[in-house]
Amino acid sequence: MPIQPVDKIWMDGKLVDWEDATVHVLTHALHYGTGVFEGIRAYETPKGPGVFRLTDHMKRLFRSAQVYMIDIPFSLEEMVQGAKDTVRASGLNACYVRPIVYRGYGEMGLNPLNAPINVAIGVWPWGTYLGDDCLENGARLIISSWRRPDPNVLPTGAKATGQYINSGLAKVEAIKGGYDDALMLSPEGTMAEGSGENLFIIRDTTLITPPESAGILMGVTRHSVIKIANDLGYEVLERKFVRSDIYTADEAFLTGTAAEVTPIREVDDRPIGSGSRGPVTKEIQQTYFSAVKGGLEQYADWVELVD
Ligand code: PPE
Repeated sequence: MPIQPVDKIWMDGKLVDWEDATVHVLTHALHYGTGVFEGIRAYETPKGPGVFRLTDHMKRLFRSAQVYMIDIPFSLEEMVQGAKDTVRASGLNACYVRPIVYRGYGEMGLNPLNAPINVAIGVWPWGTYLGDDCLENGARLIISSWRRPDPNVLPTGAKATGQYINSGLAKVEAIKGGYDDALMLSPEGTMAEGSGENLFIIRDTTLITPPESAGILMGVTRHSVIKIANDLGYEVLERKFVRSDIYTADEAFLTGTAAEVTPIREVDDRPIGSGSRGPVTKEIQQTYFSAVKGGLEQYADWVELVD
């Protein structure tokens, strides 16, 4: 996904020119993956750009940092304000927002504790994650031969930069095989999540999604979709399930900030349900898109206006 530059990036508390937002090649995080980050979207709303669940994303950033003993040198409020300032400075009505806290330049070796901590927030335009066709007709997925790590190998609930080489292996396997993306299993072999998305399956009027103990990232979109589905009258179960459960589901979809609500039309060359976007998925997807764009009063709290 090529990056389209904007004017400014927020670095350690102030907005700097895009081309000046650089780091040294001996930055600790570049060598050891010692960073935590977030992925957030701002959408165009009738009241200007609104950042979807900005505070909840920033809270997760602080939780990820807590796991890795990274002391973020800004408050939650300052991070929230920094994101809004960066969106405003871009002049974009809708964009992706990427806060990152990382161990910077000055120390080498595996002990990260003496390396400085730097913070940046970048924004850029980001269209549909898996392409417009996937959003409408569904994605074709494989179940990767690469699994999610045991939470005692890597803390899957923390969104750390280094952990994403695991997702990258699965993504490459999918792309090289001609698929859109990969689903991954937990160490014990139950379904976990996508390379960068959470997973839901639907049977009749019940949605089922893997629980935290399956080694997933607790997605903000996942949480939003559970609320929306409940409000629409569907039952939602957080329960472990196996790969054949998705083959035989009536419908399935992925959720994520980047992926939004993406229907799944095929897994391991087996069509899911009708082999296209199902009616329940469509209803949830449409409600989600209305909510993020500030069109639904009941979810207005989720939209944090830039101005
Ligand atoms: N699981 C993983 C592993 C994950 O990376 C994401 C977000 C999710 C679930 C969904 O979380 P949430 O965005 O809070 O609903 N993945 C981000 C990174 C995507 C990227 O390619 O970079 C995202 O969607 O922004």
